[in-house]
Amino acid sequence: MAKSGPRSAPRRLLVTGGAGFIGSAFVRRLLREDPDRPLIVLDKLTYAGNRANLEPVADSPGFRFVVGDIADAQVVEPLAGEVDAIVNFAAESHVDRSIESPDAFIRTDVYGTYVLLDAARRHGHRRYVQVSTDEVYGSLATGSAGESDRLEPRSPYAASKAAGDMLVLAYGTTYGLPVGVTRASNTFGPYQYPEKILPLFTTNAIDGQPLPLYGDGLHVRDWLYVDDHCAAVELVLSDGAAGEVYNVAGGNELTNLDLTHLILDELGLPRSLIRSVPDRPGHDRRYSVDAGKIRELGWRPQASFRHALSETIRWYVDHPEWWRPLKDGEYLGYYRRQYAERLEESSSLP
Ligand code: NAD
Ligand code: TDX
Repeated sequence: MAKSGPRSAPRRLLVTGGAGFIGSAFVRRLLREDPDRPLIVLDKLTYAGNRANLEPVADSPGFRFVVGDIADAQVVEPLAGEVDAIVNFAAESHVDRSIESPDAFIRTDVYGTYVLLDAARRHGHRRYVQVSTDEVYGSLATGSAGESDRLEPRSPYAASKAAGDMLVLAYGTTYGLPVGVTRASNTFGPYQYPEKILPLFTTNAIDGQPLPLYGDGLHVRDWLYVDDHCAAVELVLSDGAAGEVYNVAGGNELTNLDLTHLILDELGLPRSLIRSVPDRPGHDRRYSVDAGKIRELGWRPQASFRHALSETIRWYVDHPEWWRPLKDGEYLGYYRRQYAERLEESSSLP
């Protein structure tokens, strides 16, 4: 199949998962640039979806919000008929929840991806972009994964994302659907649900609560600012070659312990808040991707890591009205299941 980019960027978009952390940043970015752009957000509003994330652009003339499930073909079908392209951010996205209960991950990240692809194919879309993750390559002791490296997902989350990627690429090969896949590293910024390490540790620290660091804390993640992640997805939508995968990396590899120290230092709080707790089962030691291919398209991370981290932590300090209500209800049950026993078995770091 032809490996070339579209002649011009598709304008009318269906953005799925647009009420979540990265999807909402993408929608805010696009509608700030062009408030008249026809853009439909389809989001199921799971625990992680939050309409407040889209409030800054809710009045844009081109914007429409639909509550619904990407795995429901009856919901997806008519919406797909109104657009030129789909950008799929919708997913169950948290590794710990996938270990506790994989079912929703298979349904949304695999079957939901299939439903979107099939609608895109039937409507002759000009582009389908799948927002995927560096986790599909598995844990790397050294070096960085390239796009053609073997996939070795190790958690139910990573496996469901890898399965989604495989379907996307198969739709490109079999039906000629002009697909693109981004595989980005750990993303941080405002509006991230406080189950992920950065908002969890920041908001716990603000409240003087312990920071439950898994295992020895020497697991390595690469950190990518959310605006840079969104810029990469926008670039693949407009200029990516059909059928191609693009890795996206911030170039900021850090142990979880070092990240935790940076958070506490920014808040001026003591390291005694850190608790070493029993590890995540199958915890991947290190992720790292080589982003050379998307750099050839012209993408570069714009954010300075230390500055963006500091601004992000300040955002959580300044916006308790955003995260405090989220750390209630369903979250309390989840938190207890994940952490109560672990914290009983915890120790301070030497
Ligand atoms: P998130 O959990 O914050 O948001 C996911 C959104 O999808 C929520 O609004 C939720 O309501 C919605 N959703 C879930 N199931 C749905 C369904 N069946 N139908 C419609 N909507 C549904 O996730 P995020 O961190 O913003 O991640 C977005 C995407 O980026 C995901 O595909 C994830 O795998 C990928 N990704 C995330 C990171 C990261 O560090 N957060 C890094 C790389 C890739
Ligand atoms: O309480 C915690 N303690 C802890 O030590 C939590 C929640 C995490 N961790 C560790 C586990 C990881 O090594 O911090 C690291 C980051 O954990 P998460 O924030 O849960 O992210 P991770 O598992 O690395 O996956 C993330 O990056 C890739 C996103 O959640 C995925 O959606 C994305 O695909």
